[in-house]
Amino acid sequence: MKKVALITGVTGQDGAYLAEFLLEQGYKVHGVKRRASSFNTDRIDHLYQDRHDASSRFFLHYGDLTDSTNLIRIIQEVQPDEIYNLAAQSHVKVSFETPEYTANADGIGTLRLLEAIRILGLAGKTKFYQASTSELYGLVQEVPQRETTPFYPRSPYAAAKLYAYWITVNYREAYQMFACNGILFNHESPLRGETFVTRKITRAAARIRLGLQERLYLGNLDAKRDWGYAKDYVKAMWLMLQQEAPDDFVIATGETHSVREFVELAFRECGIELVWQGHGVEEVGIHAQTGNVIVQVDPQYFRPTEVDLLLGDPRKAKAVLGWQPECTFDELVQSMVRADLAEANKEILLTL
Ligand code: NDP
Ligand code: GDR
Repeated sequence: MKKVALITGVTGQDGAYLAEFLLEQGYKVHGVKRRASSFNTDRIDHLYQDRHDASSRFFLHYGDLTDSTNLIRIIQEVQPDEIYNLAAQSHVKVSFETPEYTANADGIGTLRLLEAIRILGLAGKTKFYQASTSELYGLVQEVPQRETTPFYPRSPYAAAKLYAYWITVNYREAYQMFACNGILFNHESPLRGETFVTRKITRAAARIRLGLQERLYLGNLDAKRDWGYAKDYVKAMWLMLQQEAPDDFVIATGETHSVREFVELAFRECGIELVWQGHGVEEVGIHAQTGNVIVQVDPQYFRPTEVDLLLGDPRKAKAVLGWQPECTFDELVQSMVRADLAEANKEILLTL
């Protein structure tokens, strides 16, 4: 019998890579997508086959983490062996503007899924993966951050994810559910949403290189992140649910880089050297060859409370799951820049 997985957030970056990975493993994959006024399935369109095709193993259901009856119905219909809860309002800065919605979708949404599993009598059958985050560490308590490092959330997003983390642990302990938290550090790819800093940078670098954009406006250039490759990270999610016992794991590369370093590398990949001038809000990046200002700090992108430094310790994942990242930082930046150069070139061709 083929295993059945249900992925919430299937239209997002991780959902797309995970769906592809599970289909490769022979799973039947069901995904929850939101109704939108325009197409929102770009990242998974290549996986979709006609429903009427008997060999189809990929199915989509309309749903929303804020709607419990809908989640109960989908889980009842699908009877999944594994649920991967990836759906979330995942943008930290946006969570300061939509704190209540973020708490509802990211925090209570997780409870809704766990309750659905329990109410439907699936606690002994359905394994549960919760997309927890390095944002839980927030204000630096210990470096590198590991499973035992105290949490100190610094945004409505992180506070909502803190609730989701603990309710997952509670359902594991109270109802003997196979429920795991993957504490994933930032992971990126050419599929990353355009408003997260890495993709915003690689997209702008490509567009500036090809003359489609003049300048890139950014917030805090000093923030440091442990950036990995999303495709490596979805494998770790799956591995967690294949263990004998449920547990929580940090997934990270063990390397950290500043936003400024990411910017320099992305532009270099496009053949542009940057020279930095000024400090703080006055800081600009100048195109060494043309003398033009192509990077500028815009305080609009500062956060009311920032997470300054994230650096994960993935030793437990390596020891227990046998997981380790395969893509290096340089390879990650290179692959994102190349994909965005191809996108920008396509845009030029379409306007010729
Ligand atoms: P994305 O923002 O790319 O995807 C989020 C997904 O959730 C999308 O499919 C989105 O749908 C869906 N979604 C949002 N709100 C709701 C809702 N109310 N009901 C149902 N679906 C909803 O995130 P990522 O793929 O990058 O991340 C996946 C998960 O992992 C998220 O929970 C995120 O918080 C967490 N995470 C991510 C990390 C990262 O570095 N990428 C690191 C650690 C944790 P739509 O397409 O319609 O917007
Ligand atoms: P993050 O990712 O907040 O770590 O959350 P993001 O890429 O948004 O920010 C990383 C760092 O870059 C700084 N920054 C900017 N960020 C954005 N988005 N736009 C800018 O213009 C900009 N300039 C500087 C930020 O201040 C921050 O310090 C991501 C999300 O995927 C979460 O869902 C996930 O939980 C965490 O990673 C781990």
